[in-house]
Amino acid sequence: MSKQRSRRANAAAQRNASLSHRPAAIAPRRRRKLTFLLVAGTAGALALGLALRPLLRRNAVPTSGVVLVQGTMAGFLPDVIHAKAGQPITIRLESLDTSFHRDGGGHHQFAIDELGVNLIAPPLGTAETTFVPPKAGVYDFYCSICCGGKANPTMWGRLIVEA
Ligand SMILES: [Cu+2]
Repeated sequence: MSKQRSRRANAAAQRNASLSHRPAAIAPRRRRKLTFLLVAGTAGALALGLALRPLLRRNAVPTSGVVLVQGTMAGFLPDVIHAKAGQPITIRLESLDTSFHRDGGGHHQFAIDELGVNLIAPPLGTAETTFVPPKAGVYDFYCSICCGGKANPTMWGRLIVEA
């Protein structure tokens, strides 16, 4: 009887041992898979967002005269500006960042190379310039001061000049 009991006990102990080992062996693999899916999914969503960004230009404000453009580390607001060829437009650039920003020290730029426009707003300050776009076209404006400069995907926008 004691022999039989010990055999049963051994079998039960073996079963328990294999049961207790199984989840421990599977869990890390499942966790790795979930982690991979999470990281891959996040990276994919970010890449898709960047790829679609030019199609999702926000805040298209049809305006001329004086245009207030706010600059932050997140980009320009608005980032689409409309103007008329041959009519003066004033850009008032305001930096909403403080001098405590390590990248650029709170300065932001508004530059359009083709039109010779180059504004730099100080931290929590403004700078403005008036110019006359000579002809219709789409001109990119950018800031090359903060966050990787001109290559920064967020610090640029479009001036759309109509005839
Ligand atoms: Cu900037």
